[in-house]
Amino acid sequence: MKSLPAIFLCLFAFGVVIHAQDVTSLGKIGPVVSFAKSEDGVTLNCQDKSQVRLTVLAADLIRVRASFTKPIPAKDHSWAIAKESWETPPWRLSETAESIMIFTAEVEVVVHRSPLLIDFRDARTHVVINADEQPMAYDAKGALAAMMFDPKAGMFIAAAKKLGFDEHFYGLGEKATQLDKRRGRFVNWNSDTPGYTEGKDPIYQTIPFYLGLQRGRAYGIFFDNSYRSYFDFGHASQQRAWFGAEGGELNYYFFCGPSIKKILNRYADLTGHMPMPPMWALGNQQSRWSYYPDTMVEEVVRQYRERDLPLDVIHLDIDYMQDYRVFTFDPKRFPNPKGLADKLGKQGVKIVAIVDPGVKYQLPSKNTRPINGARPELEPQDQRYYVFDEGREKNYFQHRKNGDLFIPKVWPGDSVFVDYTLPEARRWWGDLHRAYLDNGVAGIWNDMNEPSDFVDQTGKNQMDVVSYDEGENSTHAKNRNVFALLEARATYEGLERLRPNKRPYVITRAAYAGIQRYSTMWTGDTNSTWDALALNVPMFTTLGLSGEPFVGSDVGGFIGRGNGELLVRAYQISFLAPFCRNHKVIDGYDQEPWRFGKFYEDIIRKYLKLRYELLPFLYTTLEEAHRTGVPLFRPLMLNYQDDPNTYNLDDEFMIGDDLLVAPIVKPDVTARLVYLPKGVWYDYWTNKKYLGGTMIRLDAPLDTVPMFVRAGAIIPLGPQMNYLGERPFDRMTFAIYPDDSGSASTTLYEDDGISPAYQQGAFRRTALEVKRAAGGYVVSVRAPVGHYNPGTRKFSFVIKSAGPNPKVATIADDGRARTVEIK
Ligand code: MIG
Repeated sequence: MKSLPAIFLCLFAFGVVIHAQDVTSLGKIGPVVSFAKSEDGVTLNCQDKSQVRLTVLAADLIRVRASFTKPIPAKDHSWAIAKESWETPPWRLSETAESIMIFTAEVEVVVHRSPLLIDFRDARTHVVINADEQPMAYDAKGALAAMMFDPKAGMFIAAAKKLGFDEHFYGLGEKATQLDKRRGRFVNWNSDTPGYTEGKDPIYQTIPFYLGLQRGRAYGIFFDNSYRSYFDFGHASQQRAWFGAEGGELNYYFFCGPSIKKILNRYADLTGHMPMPPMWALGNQQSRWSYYPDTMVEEVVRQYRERDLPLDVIHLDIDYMQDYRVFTFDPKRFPNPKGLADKLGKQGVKIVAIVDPGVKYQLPSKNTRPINGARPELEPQDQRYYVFDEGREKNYFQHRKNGDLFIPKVWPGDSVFVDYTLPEARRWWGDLHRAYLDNGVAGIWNDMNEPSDFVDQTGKNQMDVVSYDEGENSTHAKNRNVFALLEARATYEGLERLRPNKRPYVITRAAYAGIQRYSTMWTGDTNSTWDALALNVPMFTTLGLSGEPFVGSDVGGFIGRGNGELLVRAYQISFLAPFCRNHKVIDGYDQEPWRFGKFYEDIIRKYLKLRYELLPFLYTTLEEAHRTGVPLFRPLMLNYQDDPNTYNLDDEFMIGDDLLVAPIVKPDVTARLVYLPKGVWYDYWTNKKYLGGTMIRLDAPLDTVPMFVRAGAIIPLGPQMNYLGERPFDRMTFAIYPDDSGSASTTLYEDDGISPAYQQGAFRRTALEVKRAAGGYVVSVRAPVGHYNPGTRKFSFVIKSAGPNPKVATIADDGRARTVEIK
């Protein structure tokens, strides 16, 4: 064990996981011997021939790229990055015998020459925000190789940072654990983990981005490396937080806060802003593995309508296909998919179809019947399968290193995967979606894209699978974690090309950083248990802090036995989640809102109706997420970064700045303590006022989820509806919650909800302000910004107070500035 004193081998249920528990044993980058300044940064040359480049991308964004014992390669490519060229902000360099320093308006980067240690300081206060605890490290001697998941992947590399005594950690995307990641350690390796429970790691996604928060000041680090990666926030040692990967470059971006919202904004600039999904994606959705035949789908929708339950989307899971052949419909179960879509469309319901990456491996049989070219998806594919034929002919499927086709086993049995790193293959895959759009399908659900393989779920069987990767011909050691990102990209870009007047709607299970440009997400195969429900809040908020605003979870849980109480409490969280979809495993109890009886159904109806009334508010906060990268479903610490009471609070959440929810995540509980941050809060149900900065105890019978509105807020509400488009957003009601000075304000965002025209200014932003005046209030409706015109409609203003007769005024809004008195 001489060369491995620092390494512990940890055996987990699904494979071998290494943890370089003590990164101090790794080789260190050599001291700086010289440096060269360029227009946008500095390149450091080290004694051991290593190179480090520090690039100033913005006053608050510095990139660090290190290459050990050799120069930094010319090739510089990442699938995650959306913005590659930055306008270099003003910056200057200075040096002393000990150090080289970069100054921007916001950050000071101090590079100590020997040993090479990098500190990031706040330019105003000169206080250190984040500092190397040891020089950047690499496994020069291959000491870790035997312990690595894939010893051939490359060389283990790592960076270690000093751990603050009160430092908190957030982010890393989809992790089945608490909000604050301090003392935790994590692996990123996209994995199909059905029925995961708290602590299971890794699960489906890889988002190697985290936030550090100390004494109210935040920074961010995005370690853009798609190899199997490791993060340790003071688990192995209280001296350091470190991150590393089994190959690739030590390549990270440092975001200087101190505000988390500002960091998320920059992160969205770097890795992409979420485009606006169609507004109906915020509608209620229903799924099951699987609804078939078509008459069953119709029956579910009929039940929804008959029971006066809102519904916008129904999902087709894998059984709509011909023996799991993607881009086909089963002629017996779905003989006329377009007809079905039209029928449902008349009831305001859209179809989302699942698409798996596994293409059935099917060589054409001898006496092959030709496939009618125009609509192959509706033709029998038993003798030849057009998707396999085309992909094979074009050589778009992945191969192993030895040249063999890579044949994983997925739902169709022997299958093949597309090499989505090939631009032509992405285009082909995208264009195949004509088969769905022509048949009335409105959105695409990408499952199994870790990619899952029944032969071996650890990924071991994929380590010699080669992808083109911009000519690098690299293996899945590098590409597994970006497979889903590229599949989603192919899908999104295909939908965009095929239907340029409509916004694409894609849902994915696996992901890598940057996924928000192409897809929304859900948290995979959860359990129908209270523990799994309790994970909803920290998982949704963490995903939001990791650049993924459009999140949700199978409402009621996917695997196992649910019940009415659990389902109701689940809706009391998900009715405010961007993605609100009830879904259930093939052999589980039926779980639609009415399945546990009228008592529960009535409560669920109340929350679904409330979701639809709140759509103007939800849509406005969703647009904020699109524009700024700040998610709608938020942990309290995002809004109250200075309040330590919120740092590990993960059973409450906020929607935007104004709505606070304290759900019940335990059985048989009908009261709870709620923490309200400083300020005045209104109980949403009673309008009773509370002074925050403390805990309050509240009753929460099954039909009531504790909910509060921030004093000073105005919540825009629409009319009740059971699907988008059932009626116009007329009247709009502005629920006004005056603060102690009698003021409140908001900005309402609107657009056509369906086309990409909002990107060209076809939106309307209306600012409203309320002030107390003699005997009442005055509302100022400002002249709207943007050229979307919803026409004249009624605006009602309601002053919320605990008294019996609220003050109300109603006007006809025609898009002009005006003031309205409320007496
Ligand atoms: O191996 O398509 O997470 O939502 O219902 C299971 C069947 C495959 C996993 C997804 C789940 C979906 C199921 N899929």
